[in-house]
Amino acid sequence: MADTIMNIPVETNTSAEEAATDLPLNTRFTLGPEITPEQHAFLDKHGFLIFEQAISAEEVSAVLRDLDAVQEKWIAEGRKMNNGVPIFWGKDEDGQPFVQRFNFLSKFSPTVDKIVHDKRFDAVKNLIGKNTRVGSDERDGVVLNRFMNVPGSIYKRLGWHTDGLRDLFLLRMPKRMLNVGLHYNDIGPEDGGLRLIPGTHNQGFLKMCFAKLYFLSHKADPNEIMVRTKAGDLTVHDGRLWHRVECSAKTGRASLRHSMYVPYLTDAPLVKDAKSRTAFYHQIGRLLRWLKGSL
Ligand SMILES: O=C(O)CCC(=O)C(=O)O
Ligand SMILES: [Fe+2]
Repeated sequence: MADTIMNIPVETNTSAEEAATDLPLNTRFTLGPEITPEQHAFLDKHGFLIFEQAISAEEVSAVLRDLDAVQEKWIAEGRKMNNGVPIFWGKDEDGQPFVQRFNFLSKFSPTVDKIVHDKRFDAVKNLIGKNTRVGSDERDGVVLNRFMNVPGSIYKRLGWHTDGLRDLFLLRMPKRMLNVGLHYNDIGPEDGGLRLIPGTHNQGFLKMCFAKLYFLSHKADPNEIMVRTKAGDLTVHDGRLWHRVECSAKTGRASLRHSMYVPYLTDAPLVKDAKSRTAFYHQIGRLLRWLKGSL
């Protein structure tokens, strides 16, 4: 940026912050060995980043193939949960059992396991914090959602929420938590997809509690943006942002959207195993899904 002092031009460096402010909200970044100052500034300001083509078309296909194999295995075993965390079972377009939320996926899919531990994501790992690890055996492990708009689906969309409910219940403002998503479909507005309200990660405690009705409200917000993705993209979004998943305007297989979330953790490890108890909120969720499926 050129400035003038007494008619003598002076070069002042455009700060990364200013540069990031000028970038359009639909900017697609490239993931390098480190997060650039501009990317940091964009994330601080808006609460999200989109990195294009973080995984290849071959990797996308390999993961999708693994999902079929994992589902087949789980059907054969009559598997309902992993480590106390329920698998979301819905029905596909033919009324056949269909996994709509895989958990601990890296323990079942060698392709996913390889991808989530790959060096190319080190920059994202370092962005989360020091000594960040992939929580393959913790919380819900690597989670993969399959949203689909068919009659037997129990996961067509997801209402407005932030991911900081646990902290809010403890009456404290959640710290920054970054959700790292990998995307396996080309998603435009007609495909539903992730909608978020930029900047709401900096809202106060009360707004984070009450600005919208958690999970019940699906109404489009004038300030929301849709996160367009191409298969292979990686997104980072601050869990304190208000976000939702819109239902696809299409039906059948054409409405299928996959989103995979990698738990990058920095807190003390709390590994789950087959003896782990089902958390209370998962029990409520199970009841709600059962009601949905039987109505
Ligand atoms: O599918 C997505 O991209 C977002 C899902 C989500 O917000 C969640 O599972 O909390
Ligand atoms: Fe979420």
